[in-house]
Amino acid sequence: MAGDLWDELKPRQARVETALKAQLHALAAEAPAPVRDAMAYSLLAPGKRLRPLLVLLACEAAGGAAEAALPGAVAIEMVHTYSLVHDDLPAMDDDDLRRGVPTCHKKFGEALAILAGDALLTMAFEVAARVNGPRTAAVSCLTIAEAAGAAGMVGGQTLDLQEEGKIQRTEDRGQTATERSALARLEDLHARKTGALFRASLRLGVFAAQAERPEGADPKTLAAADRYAAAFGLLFQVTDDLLDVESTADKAGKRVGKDAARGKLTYPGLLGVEESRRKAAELGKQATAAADELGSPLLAELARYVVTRER
Ligand code: GRG
Repeated sequence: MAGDLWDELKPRQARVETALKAQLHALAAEAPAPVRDAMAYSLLAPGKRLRPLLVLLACEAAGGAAEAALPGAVAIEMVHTYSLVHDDLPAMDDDDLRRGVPTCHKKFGEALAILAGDALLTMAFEVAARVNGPRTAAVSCLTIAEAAGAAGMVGGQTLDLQEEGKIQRTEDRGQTATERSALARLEDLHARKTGALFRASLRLGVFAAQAERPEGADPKTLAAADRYAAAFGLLFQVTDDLLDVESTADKAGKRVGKDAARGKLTYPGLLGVEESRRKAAELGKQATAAADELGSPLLAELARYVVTRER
């Protein structure tokens, strides 16, 4: 069914690409060329557009038209791209390759990469506020801010850098990090670092389906969307860790084998490869069950695809 899945997803990906280009073109029209070029370079590089697809599929599952979900889809991809640009910087993960091309700072220098990331993050809020009606705009901005902010993705990145020893460990709410099990720390880190944006993606889709009555979103639909996102996010991370161990840079479109070299906390490192595969299969089942509750065969199929993904 993987072939059929991408037959279904490709037209949606194409709509997302068109919307990304259109919004960037419109909103960065007055920006100085260097920052506009660096933003376009990273945003329009060949990403999988997973988060925008989740926004569209969640909107459709909640009874809305994919068209209504496009502002949220564009906004979340802008936030995601900013996170990749900043994560690749020498002060963070220090990577040379991303989406199959040199990273933003390798191409444009560090200063422009920082500015392009800042501008993409800011533009995400502009898209969510400008292109939606006022009620959906407010809920979308809040959803994105909570997911991307200090308790969400930025928090996850902080925990990750702490694990790597790049940020000093301090006591947090009466507990030192090492008093928690490595697996508990890993799951918390990923729930924030990658999980929060997946959760926001599903929620943006559900809200977009409500036609300017986001507060009317069905709590059961939101709960199933959150369950899907939690399982999908961890599944995505387990397979990301497995790709780092088992894939090649050509296939993955980014450097591989770097986690073990840096002594990073990873699923294969903690559980071994076989147990990590078993965990991925289990998470795939959980995500599929939540997709069934949402009545979305495509979300179910997408989770099954991630279990065996190669990039
Ligand atoms: C810098 C605040 C800040 C946060 C960075 C998400 C993140 C936090 C860093 C990304 C580093 C990384 C490679 C994490 C592993 C999981 C992940 C988000 C992979 C990239 O997402 P894909 O595979 O990428 O969806 P594409 O390029 O297809 O969009």
